Amino acid sequence: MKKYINTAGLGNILEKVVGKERLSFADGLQLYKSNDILALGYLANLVKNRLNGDKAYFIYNQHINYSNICINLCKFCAFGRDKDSALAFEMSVEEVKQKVRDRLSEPISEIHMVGGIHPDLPFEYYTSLLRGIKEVRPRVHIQAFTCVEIAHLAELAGKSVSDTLLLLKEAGLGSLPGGGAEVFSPRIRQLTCEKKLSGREWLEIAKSAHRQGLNTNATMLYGHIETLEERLEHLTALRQAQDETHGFLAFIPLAFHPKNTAMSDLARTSGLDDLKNIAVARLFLDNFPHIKAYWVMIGPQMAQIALSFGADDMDGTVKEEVITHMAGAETAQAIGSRTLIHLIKEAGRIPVQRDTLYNVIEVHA
Ligand code: V47
Repeated sequence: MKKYINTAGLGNILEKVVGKERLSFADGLQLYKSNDILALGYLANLVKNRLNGDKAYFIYNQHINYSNICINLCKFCAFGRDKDSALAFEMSVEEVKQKVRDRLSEPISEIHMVGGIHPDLPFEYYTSLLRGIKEVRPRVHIQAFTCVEIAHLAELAGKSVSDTLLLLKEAGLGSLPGGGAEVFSPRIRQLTCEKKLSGREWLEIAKSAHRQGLNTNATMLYGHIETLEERLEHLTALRQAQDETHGFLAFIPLAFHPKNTAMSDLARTSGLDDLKNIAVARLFLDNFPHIKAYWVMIGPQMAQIALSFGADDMDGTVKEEVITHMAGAETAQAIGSRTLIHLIKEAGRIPVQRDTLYNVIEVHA
């Protein structure tokens, strides 16, 4: 294999991987520029196996989007709507509780809840959502509100980010999902989401959450107008933040879906780029415990293959996905745990049903 990796021009990276040496920005670029996907996969798999062995994780989770009303209206997003749009929706706390109640017979361990940046819902709405969910399902872990929403909630509460996080934690918040990171580059943010908080602010909020004992995930929206250098700047900033706080659980590369967005002239990401982003992330983010192949965005088949290219997690049952489906995703809105177990087993991995914090719920050997 060494000969093959050398022939692929990646012998220098193999040496670093074997020697557990951190990859440089230039190494990252070299990986992104290589089209030898098998060599990339081999290298990423070495790291994945070292960190997670043969295990591949999934979770029994339920996605809830409380509202799509948003003042940011990012160009890559097909979910957010102006308040006056006929397609705008906003759920009452009771409606959210009902969504949770509807699935009480299922072994859901996590509620993943995000929404747009709503112009006029009060802070108490958000704490009531958390309390309401906990009333219906007391033991569930609520992973909710991206760093973008947290910045907005802090403004609503008139408090610092850390005090706001404390209030949310008291109301039942368990951790933060990784959305809203997009690409940290100011150029990309200016061109695609100029109203959204900056990359620096996103990172500060994530680190503040970590300091409050709240884990978070991190994402990167790839496959639109970003350069390879901008992808690597994003990964470098995440790696540096993780060195400081160690609070990130998983990194999830998000494949851009163009339909119904202001960037609908762009093409969907290719299979090669989907796998490459998983592999480069696994190699570059040496301090991230988990790399997630989100089946909703790259399809269950590609997510299964990604388990041999550095990913150790397929996300979960999801139950009702809206954000990617508004942007033309052709995957199902939910997937059965049996299907996930089957896909993982066929990939030669051991399916491990986890909770949000990666504690093992059941090993499906
Ligand atoms: O924040 C928006 C992105 C995110 C599009 O933390 C788009 O475990 C693709 O963050 N095409 C929401 N992506 C999804 C998300 C997520 C999903 C699963 C697991 C986790 C986790 C996080 O999706 C948004 C935005 O960054 N997004 N529009 C689009 N057209």
